[in-house]
Amino acid sequence: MSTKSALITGITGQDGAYLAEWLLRKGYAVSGLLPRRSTDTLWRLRELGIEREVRLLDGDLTDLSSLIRAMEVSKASEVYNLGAQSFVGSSWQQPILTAQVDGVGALNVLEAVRIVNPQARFYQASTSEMFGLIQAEMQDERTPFYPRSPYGVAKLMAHWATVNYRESFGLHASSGILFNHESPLRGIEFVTRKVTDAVARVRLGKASELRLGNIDAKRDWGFAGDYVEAMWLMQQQPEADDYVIATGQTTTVRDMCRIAFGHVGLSMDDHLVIDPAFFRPAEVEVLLGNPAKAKAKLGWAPKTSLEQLITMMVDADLRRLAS
Ligand code: NAP
Ligand code: F7E
Repeated sequence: MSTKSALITGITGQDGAYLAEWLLRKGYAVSGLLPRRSTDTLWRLRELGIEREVRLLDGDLTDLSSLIRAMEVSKASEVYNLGAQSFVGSSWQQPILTAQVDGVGALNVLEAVRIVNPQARFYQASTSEMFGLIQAEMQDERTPFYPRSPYGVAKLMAHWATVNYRESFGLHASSGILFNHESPLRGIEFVTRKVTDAVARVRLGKASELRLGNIDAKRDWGFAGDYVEAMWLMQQQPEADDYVIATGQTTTVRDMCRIAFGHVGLSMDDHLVIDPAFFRPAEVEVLLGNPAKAKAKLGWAPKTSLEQLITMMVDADLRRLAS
């Protein structure tokens, strides 16, 4: 029996780590692109206990030659492009880098697939940030896009490049339009993890306050562990397509924060400080996704509620800080 091979860009990120774990469990040989960094970026793979089970290949999304080599060496039949400068807040400070990595980088991966193995299946990590200034109360695959950040603009290029390579070259190229998804492996700069880490610190007497920006913003938050399954399901379909992946529920940052403090018996009002430094030049006020197509065609549905997700994250941060 031949083993299926997958290549993941962004394997050291939140989704890359969970997806690698998912694919390993399914019996895939998993390779991942590893950009050169001076710091240790393998902590997520280590936490999942899979650091030694994946093959890490030097490369960068901005370097087409390294992507061609990674395609050749991995012999991947499924490619997942998850690599990105993914923090919206930083994209105003580094708009060119964000465009090069998130926009042109995706095009580089598509080119590497087209050149080395056009039969390989390609997944693009698209985002609800493309909806930005929302044009419909509930966003689905037909909702017009209106990005509000350099990150959203770059991701929109990658999304349309994916559609274009499907239509121009017949690549099996799918775009997963994923709404916010979080986990204990979320980067500390994103609001859920910033909150759960701070709540754990306050609970353990290591901090007394939490500084946030716009707590009226609303997001459709799910669990990353549920969302990587949807990525894999898209790659198993006979035809490539675009899918919204979301929970269909939206919650304010304020209420998410209240859940986190409440879980450890604290009141948010005693510790929360609003700090204008965390407001953005242009905000995405509300996102709410309609995952009906994913449910009908992929048989996918989220399994984890926001309460379960936030309490799981607070508990993980309490454990980390206590040890
Ligand atoms: P993440 O934790 O920030 O991971 C991003 C990954 O990309 C990291 O492995 C990072 O490596 C890598 N990377 C950054 N620059 C690179 C470059 N120049 N070349 C190669 N790799 C590079 O993001 P995530 O939350 O897992 O999200 C995965 C993907 O889904 C991203 O494309 C993100 O934009 C998209 N997305 C995320 C969400 C969400 O809510 N999480 C929603 C929709 C879409 P280093 O660690 O070495 O920097
Ligand atoms: O912000 C507000 C902030 O940075 C959520 C990325 O994975 O999901 C993520 O992008 C909301 C925003 O995520 C703070 O203004 C308030 O309205 O956690 P976030 P994001 O910007 O929605 C999308 C789908 C992606 O694709 C991205 O890659 O929370 N907010 N106060 C704050 N946000 C942060 N980070 N920090 C604060 O102090």
